[in-house]
Amino acid sequence: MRLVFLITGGIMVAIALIVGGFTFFQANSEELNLSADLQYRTRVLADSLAGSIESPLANHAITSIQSVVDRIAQNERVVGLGVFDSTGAVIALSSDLPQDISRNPLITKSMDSDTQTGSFAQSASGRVYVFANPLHYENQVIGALVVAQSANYIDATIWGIWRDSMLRLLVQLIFIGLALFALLRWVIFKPLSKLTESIRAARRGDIVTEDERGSHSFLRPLTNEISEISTNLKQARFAAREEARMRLEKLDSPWTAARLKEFIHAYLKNRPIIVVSNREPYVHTKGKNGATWSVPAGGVITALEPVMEACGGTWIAHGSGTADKSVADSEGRIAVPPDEPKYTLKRVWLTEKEIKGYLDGFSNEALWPLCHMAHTRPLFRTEDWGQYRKVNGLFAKTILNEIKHVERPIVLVQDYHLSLVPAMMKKSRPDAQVVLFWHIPWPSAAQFSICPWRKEILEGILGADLVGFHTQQYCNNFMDTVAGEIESRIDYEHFSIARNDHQTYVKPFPISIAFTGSTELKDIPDRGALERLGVGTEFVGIGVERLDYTKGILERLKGLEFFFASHPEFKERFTFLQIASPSRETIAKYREYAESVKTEAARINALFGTRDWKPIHLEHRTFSHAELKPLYRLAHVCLVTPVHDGMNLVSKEYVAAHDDESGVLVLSQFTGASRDLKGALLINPYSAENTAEAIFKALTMSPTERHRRMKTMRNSVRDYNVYRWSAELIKALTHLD
Ligand code: ADQ
Repeated sequence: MRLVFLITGGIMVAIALIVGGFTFFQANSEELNLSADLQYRTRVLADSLAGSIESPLANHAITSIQSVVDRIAQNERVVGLGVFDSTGAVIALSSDLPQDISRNPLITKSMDSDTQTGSFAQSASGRVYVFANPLHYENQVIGALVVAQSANYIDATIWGIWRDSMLRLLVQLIFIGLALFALLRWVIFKPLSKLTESIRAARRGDIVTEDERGSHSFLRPLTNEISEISTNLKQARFAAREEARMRLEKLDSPWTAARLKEFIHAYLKNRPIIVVSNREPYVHTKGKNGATWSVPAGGVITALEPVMEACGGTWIAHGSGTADKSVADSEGRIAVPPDEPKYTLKRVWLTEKEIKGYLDGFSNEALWPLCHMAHTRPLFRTEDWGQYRKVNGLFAKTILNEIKHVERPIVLVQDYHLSLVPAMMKKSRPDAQVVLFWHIPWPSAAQFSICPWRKEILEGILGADLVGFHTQQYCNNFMDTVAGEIESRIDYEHFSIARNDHQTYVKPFPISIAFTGSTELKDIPDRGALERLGVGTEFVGIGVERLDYTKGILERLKGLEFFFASHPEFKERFTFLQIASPSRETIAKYREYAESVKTEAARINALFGTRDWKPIHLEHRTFSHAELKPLYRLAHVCLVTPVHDGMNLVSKEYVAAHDDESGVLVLSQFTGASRDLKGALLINPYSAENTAEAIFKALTMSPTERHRRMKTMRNSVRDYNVYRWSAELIKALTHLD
């Protein structure tokens, strides 16, 4: 619409300029003609009068001159006449000749030069043409005759030309504007927008009717072409679907977003998928220029976002951003990704008290340390447990509301924040198929037994039809825990738990990233990306994580200290870039940890650093994945040293970024990823010596070995990417029927 106004306005301005230009020229030439005519007539009048004045002037017959002057002054266009002697003194003046004209310097000028002289002047009666004619007697200049003629009628004529022209222009502009607007709006833009919509629909694979395509004759050749393309596309899609269907049973070939979409289409037959997690994939924040959005750092989002983008559906999560409410609809819904929507994000609103108890308290200060062997004591507070139960109930209610009209919905519940949700929702909707995926480790039965509410948590989880963990070890731990705590039939052959007529299957699904084997980076990054951060040494190491005590950042720094102490030849040649995003800063333990990391980095920098070089470069912020990829690619070594980690996606991201098949991954043996990434240098992060040795080995490794190791890891991440992860999860769930 704005474009229609712009084009119409532009054309109207152009017409106005053209008409204005023409009118200007017409008025100008008319003025010239009228002026020339007035000058000519004045001269003729002056010439004819001069003859009858010259001899009376020579004879001083003033009365006779005055009578000639008065007679001629009657003429309608004559403003006045005057006769002057050779000294410029007045001999006779018509009564209405303005004073200023009788003193016009033209009079003496014409007598001095003995030539007729005329010019336009402004007088009290308007614009006049003043003409001075020298008078002669016996070849001597004896005076001058002045004739002043009104030029007002010229101005009136010019004004008339402009007025008529502008009136005509106004009428033309109104009609042309209306006609143009109608033409653009209904004849051009409407069919074009119909056509665009039909192309979009064809791209999506929807059926496009003749009417939707728009059938305006001037667009017909284009619509015919598009309909051809759309038919070809449909055939290609059909062929691809057939091929995909044939490949469905084989889960081992490369998985892509498109293949996952086909798979879901074939397996779920349009049954919608609902994902539920605590963290939302997009956070809107209030800024100076309105709301801005960002993707929070965290493994659950990294893994599930590409799946949702591929399959669509609804993602229910806690709305934690300061502008989340203002950008969502009254139900908390918003289409995301914000720049190219593909699925719906439904936000759940929580109070400060709920966040404190459910999230900071029970989830992050009790369950998180309970499940990670990080030697951090879990804090079990009854108040937090109460809030945890309440918020889990709120999430369950939101899901039930969302699936109210959906038959046999598929609900994928994510992580330890929502362990009670499966049982809570199954109570009202036994037909729903529910998976709970536990993204963090499951501890040993003995370790879990210290939780005062262990039974309730296990009962909540067992409401799910399928429980997924990253590794077989976590599955075993879970089965053992249930066996020791809950009365149930445990089947170790099929890995299932039967209770009250309900069966829960337990299976490992090692999560991954959206890597399909293609080049992750558009261009080979230059070192500028590092230099802009102030890192310019020959060798660079990288570490990327949330500032979390399970990630072993302090242990890594110890390893680096040991490395620089034992290999001083790498001073000023190797810099370690630690990218650490702020995490769970409302919890004291996390604030202390962040402080310790900063202090420790500063201490090591003071110990080994020189004027121009710091061994450790700490970036305390969240980077986008687009920013991280070139940094991963430029780093010679990546240090992933958690003291305990469910899987760890950073290690896989580092591998995916190295399409040059270079770079070395140093990986903690306590990560789930260490089971998959066979090409990594495995270390025990508690041993600084072990870490330092691995760094040295990485920096001095032969290119052949580097390539061999990286190739092995890239193949494994490509073959078991997150698309395959979700396909396997959904296949396992639907096979439970
Ligand atoms: P996390 O503990 O969050 O995940 P991880 O798997 O390593 O850990 O994923 C972190 C993600 O956040 C990565 O995609 C990484 O790129 C990103 N990230 C970290 N720091 C960042 C920064 N400073 N800037 C930008 N992005 C940053 C949990 C479990 C893991 C499990 C995942 C998935 O703890 O064990 O692998 O879920 O199941």
